[in-house]
Amino acid sequence: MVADLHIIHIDMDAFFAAIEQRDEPSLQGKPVIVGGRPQSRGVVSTASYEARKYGIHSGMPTREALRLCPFSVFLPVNMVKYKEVSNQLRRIFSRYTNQIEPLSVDEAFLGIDDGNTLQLGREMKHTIKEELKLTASVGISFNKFLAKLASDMEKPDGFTVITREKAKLILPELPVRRLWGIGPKTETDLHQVGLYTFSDVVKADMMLLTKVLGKRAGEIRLLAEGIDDRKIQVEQQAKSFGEETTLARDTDSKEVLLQHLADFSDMLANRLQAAKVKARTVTVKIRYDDFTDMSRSKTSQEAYESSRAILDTAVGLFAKLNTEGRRVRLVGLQVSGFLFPDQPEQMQFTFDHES
Ligand code: TTP
Ligand code: MG
Repeated sequence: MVADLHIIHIDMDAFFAAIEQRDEPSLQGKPVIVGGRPQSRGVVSTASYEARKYGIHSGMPTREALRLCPFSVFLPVNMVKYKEVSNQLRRIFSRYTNQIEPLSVDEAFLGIDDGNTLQLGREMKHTIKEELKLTASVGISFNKFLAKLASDMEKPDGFTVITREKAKLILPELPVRRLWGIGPKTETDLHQVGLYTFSDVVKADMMLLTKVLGKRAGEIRLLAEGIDDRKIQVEQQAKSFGEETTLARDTDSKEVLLQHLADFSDMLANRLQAAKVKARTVTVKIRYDDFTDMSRSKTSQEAYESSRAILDTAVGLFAKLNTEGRRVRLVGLQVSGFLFPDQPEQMQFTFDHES
């Protein structure tokens, strides 16, 4: 039953390291470690798959990682860059569904209602590759636990589906460590009482299981059977949607800035559509090379929803900002003042302000 498969879990491969390899082609195919500096007792945030072959993993002291593979390339964490990619990823998700539950910078659950989950999963993977030049591992199943388990099964660049039939076949033999919330310590505790596989947990005496797992025993036994009723937890309703970019190089080119505003208008229109809201306020923000910020807003009771309408307003606001002859390092566009479908549009008026 394909309609049964309504959850996608997406997790990017070696996220921080993959971004660094993408942006510096000479690092491709090489062992790369991203993390805290060895001189200041830093730990590894992540390592490229090439580096993992040497036993390097997240959480290990960077100094130890460099001992395991002395010719690997070490890079410090550039969180601003990774966060930007994470936002781009989120925007890709929002084109496909508004049921999004982010778990971390590079990972999210997505709920799909229309029965097209396999196709949408493939399209998302493809879009991520095309637009971000990064690989993602996709897991699809009929509940959250199994979708997450699936995305991890064929990493990197995986695409794994766990149907009910497949779950019956593969779950019994999986090691207890793959159960959600079982870390190395609880794993050892379970081993000590003779429980190694999911099937051991399913068959275990409940008293014994409770002794090791406490209150979580019931829930974890259900997971071991492939049962998980948790719903996708969509993020709190946003009050605004915004897009911004710090330019690779400061610019005084109006064309470059307007092109960004045009791209942002498309993205914001998509996000409004996905969230089924319209926005009454459009704000353009500029940061100059001396780090001063300027913004201009326009609020209109005739709510904005199309990319065209957002862009037209943004272009007018941009002209008022008068960037002539000044170098800009960041450009941003925001829509706010959401109007939900059950709220009628009211009388028309507009105003703008400067901050
Ligand atoms: P993960 O998704 O756990 O790891 P990953 O994307 O690097 O590799 P893969 O999913 O292919 O196994 O985490 C995402 C990012 O979060 C990771 O690139 C770096 C960061 N991170 C840390 O900073 N510290 C950590 O301990 C872990 C696990 C991740
Ligand atoms: Mg990842």
